[in-house]
Amino acid sequence: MLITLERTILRIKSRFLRFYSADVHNIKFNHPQSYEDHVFDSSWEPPDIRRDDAKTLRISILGLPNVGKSTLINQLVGRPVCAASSKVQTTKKKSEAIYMNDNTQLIFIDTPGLVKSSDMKKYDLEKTFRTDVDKALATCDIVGVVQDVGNKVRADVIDPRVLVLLKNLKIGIPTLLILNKVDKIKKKKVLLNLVDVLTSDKNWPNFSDIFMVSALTSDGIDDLRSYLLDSAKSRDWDYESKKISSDSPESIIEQTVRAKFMDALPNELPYVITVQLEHYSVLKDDSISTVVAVLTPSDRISNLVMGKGGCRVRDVAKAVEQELSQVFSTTVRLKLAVKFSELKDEPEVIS
Ligand SMILES: Nc1nc2c(ncn2[C@@H]2O[C@H](COP(=O)(O)OP(=O)(O)O)[C@@H](O)[C@H]2O)c(=O)[nH]1
Ligand SMILES: [Mg+2]
Repeated sequence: MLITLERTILRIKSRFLRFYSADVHNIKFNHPQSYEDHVFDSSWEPPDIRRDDAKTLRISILGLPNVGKSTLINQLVGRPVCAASSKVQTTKKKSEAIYMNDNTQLIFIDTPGLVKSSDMKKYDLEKTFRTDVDKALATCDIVGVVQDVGNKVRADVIDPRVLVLLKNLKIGIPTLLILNKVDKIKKKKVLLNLVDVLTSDKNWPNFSDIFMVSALTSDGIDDLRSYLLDSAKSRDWDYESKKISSDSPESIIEQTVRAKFMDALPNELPYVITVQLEHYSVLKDDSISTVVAVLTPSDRISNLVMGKGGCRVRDVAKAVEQELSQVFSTTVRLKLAVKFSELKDEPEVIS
């Protein structure tokens, strides 16, 4: 008797469950994609909602190699989306980093450091070192000239290469002087003297405003960002609100690996390796899994890249994972495969 009663309860329960699960599959959405698509496709997002009060500002960041352009942009957008390192030629082409605040989109255009024509030839640099700076200037609303105040030789001179570009700017494009690396200067008077010289007729007297920042400690960054937000123009956004960069995730991964090797390897070594993404996938839990090959021109260099017992490559992988987790706001698992390849010759020393 008891057993029969239990069975009846079970039957009713399962009929009840079948009814409700069947009902879920009959739900209709006013969107062409089916319900299953939404449930199982974790990358699906509702379409972006454009705003009538949208504002946008495109800012070109200009300067000599190593003055801190990419680090500055990373601080301004709040994530290390532009690869930066202690060596020159880390940024090879322009890329746009995007910052959203309410109705305003700031687009920072990172550019390769300005190089001499002789260096273009000597180091066989990509054309983008030249063309991308011009492209960035042709499409921006405002230009930020970054000056490294810690550089003993060049701090008080706006480089002639920068001056030529400023003189050829479209009429009406404002220019800002951004004194970076102020953490290296102890006396405020030194900075004030630098401002006097850099804004004199000898240099560029047309700067609309001057900012003193440290992209390393983030000193002065909030002021600069607020100024740019206030300068934004009533215009539709260039990118969807969730976009963080004009570069693909794959390209950001490659550039970050390359930059970390530039910091980790001595002297000219990083310039002879080639970094190539081999695998990239976003897993069900939204984490990223990626494999990157590091191609080297000889076994000797492969061993140097690996380090003793593989410790160098392990440290680099860890540092890249950490940085990319901040970029993509999710866990990133990276495998680095160091391989000998005949792509490049052994290095000529680059100073
Ligand atoms: N001390 C100090 N170092 C900085 C600052 N900003 C950038 N750097 C360092 O300068 C080097 C070059 O930076 P990077 O952003 O790649 O320069 P870029 O070539 O102009 O893009 C890196 O080692 C940065 O850590 C700063 O404000 N203070
Ligand atoms: Mg850079």
